[in-house]
Amino acid sequence: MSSNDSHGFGTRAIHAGQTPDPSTGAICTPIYQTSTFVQKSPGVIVEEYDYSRAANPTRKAFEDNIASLEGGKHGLAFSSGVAATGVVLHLLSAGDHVLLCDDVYGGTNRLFHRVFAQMGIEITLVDMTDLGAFKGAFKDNTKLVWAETPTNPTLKIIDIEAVAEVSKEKGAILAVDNTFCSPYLQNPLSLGADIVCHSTTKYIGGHSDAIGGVLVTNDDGLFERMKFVQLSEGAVPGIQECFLFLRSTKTLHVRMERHCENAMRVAEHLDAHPKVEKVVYPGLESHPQHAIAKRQMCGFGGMVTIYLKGGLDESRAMLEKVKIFALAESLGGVESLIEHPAIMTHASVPADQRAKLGITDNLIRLSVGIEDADDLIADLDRAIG
Ligand code: P1T
Repeated sequence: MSSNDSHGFGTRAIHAGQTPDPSTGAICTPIYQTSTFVQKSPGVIVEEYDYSRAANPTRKAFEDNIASLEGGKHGLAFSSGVAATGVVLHLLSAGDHVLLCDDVYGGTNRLFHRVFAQMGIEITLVDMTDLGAFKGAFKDNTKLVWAETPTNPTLKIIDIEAVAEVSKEKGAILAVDNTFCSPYLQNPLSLGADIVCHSTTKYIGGHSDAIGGVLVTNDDGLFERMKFVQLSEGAVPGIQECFLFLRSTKTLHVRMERHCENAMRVAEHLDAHPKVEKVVYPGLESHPQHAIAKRQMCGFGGMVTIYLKGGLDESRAMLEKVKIFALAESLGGVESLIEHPAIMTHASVPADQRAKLGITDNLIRLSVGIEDADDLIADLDRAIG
């Protein structure tokens, strides 16, 4: 029982990084709930293990599993998605410049602008769906490009291959936050990205019960530098979390199929709803980057963004009435969630930037779960009224 890179996604999801426990035959990787490892003689250790902040067998199994799913050589796990993001920013020095896609998770925006900008990192927000604007935004000191696609919450699709080509030409590292797709729908490394980031709190965990993040790369040098930051800063996940993530990736492919199927049904239904002004979903032909989504993703994901007719009153009324959709931040779990980005996930984004991006009071974000689509649609219809 093992897996190699030639196996399909489902086989790797279940087997990559894992072998039956050699001492007992346990089929599941044990939870090595230990902070330290006994040494045979000073500095003579078993495999690579001396202290769990540096490495732990349960975490290693998860890191190898996720690396395989992203088609990468190296995986590194962290205590949250933003902790993983911060590690990439630590590759930079004061005076370096970053291009950040204009529509990102509010916490990512906050980390860049309110933590790393204070440390001398220069940041420019740019709409990366506009390749001319993207190329024009590079400076001599641009060292990193950070793209999130689909973007959160307006679901713009960035052409990873095109952005990678320009980044390479300009000598900048390209990191892609692949959280909204999961490795099942999109593999940025195969499209030219240098680093992939995930909040594993979302689809990878998939059950809304654990917080975590990962980075994956094929580049040995970047891996060594990021692993050094992981060891030095210590924002590592707990061992129970690693076990939960490893358990969850075994069903990732099956869950993602249903997320995509349900989201398409919801998007098509709401698109025809008289009280909905607009539906944004990469799977709809009306989506401005539908053709790019079709090319670089192998499914359109579980996230749907809608603009209701009306304003905050109409949004509040709907959000207070849903019964199956839960009004909560986060996404990617088996249960459907709904939220109001302007007040919730993106409240930390300055109001003028939110207005520019179209994160308005009538914008509502849905994370479509894997319940029965008919029940989800009936719930939304009842809530919209
Ligand atoms: O919450 P955390 O695990 O730290 O992940 C941060 C993060 C990173 N990248 C993307 C694309 C994200 O959506 C998130 C977290 N997002 C939410 C909590 C949310 O509701 O959008």
